[in-house]
Amino acid sequence: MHYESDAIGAILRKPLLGAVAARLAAAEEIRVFQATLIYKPPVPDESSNLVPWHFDRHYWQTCTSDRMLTAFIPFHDCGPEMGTITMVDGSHRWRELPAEEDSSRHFARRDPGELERLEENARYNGQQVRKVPMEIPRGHVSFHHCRTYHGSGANLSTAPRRAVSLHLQDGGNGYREYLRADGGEVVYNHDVLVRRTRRADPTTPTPSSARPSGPVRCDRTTIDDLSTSLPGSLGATGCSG
Ligand SMILES: O=C(O)CCC(=O)C(=O)O
Repeated sequence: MHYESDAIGAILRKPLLGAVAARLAAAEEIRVFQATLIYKPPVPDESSNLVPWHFDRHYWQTCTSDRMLTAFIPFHDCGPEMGTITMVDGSHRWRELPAEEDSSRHFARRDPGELERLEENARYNGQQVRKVPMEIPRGHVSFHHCRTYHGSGANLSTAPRRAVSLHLQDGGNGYREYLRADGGEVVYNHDVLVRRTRRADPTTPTPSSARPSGPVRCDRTTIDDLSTSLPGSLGATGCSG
């Protein structure tokens, strides 16, 4: 998304977003991983508008890092009536159930029942499921850890729910080969565009064919420069890192 629209790209590349993410991930450097526009129309009966419970790291098996995170940025006030993003409290600390399913298929193209492993996963970890709908005022951001279970329900309001999910990686993230149980290679949807280095060097010019892994970053200098302006200047809601 950050390459499709200069206006949205300029917002997503704001150093403050990277600085907050770096604080949460305890990372010296943050780079953009992927950005997705999400449009949820006010059609309560349309099942494809529901986001089943999942955690993002499950789809990012070809990544080496466990510090990745997502900034969810609605374009308006977003609450439960709109089917806001909803977190499962503390789930980023859970151990993962043994993998059975094909993580290379996006959840929108999979049987929702196949993904309803939330309760099972909570039991496996001796925990209870506590769902926290994120009330996000316009201009605020909700960050979630790549292992936080989340999902969202129907949009019961009269307006579409519009948001961007900005997926972020710490500087140490790299590519790793990951095989499915049947021996096939897991391929995430943008693996074909990125460099397969263990640790991509963000200062190296990126070929246009590899843009999504490109040098969009926030490094320690930027973070230090911004640290005094952090409180209050950006609402960071629902930080679960
Ligand atoms: O649109 C939603 O409610 C969920 C978005 C999501 O899964 C994400 O931001 O990682």
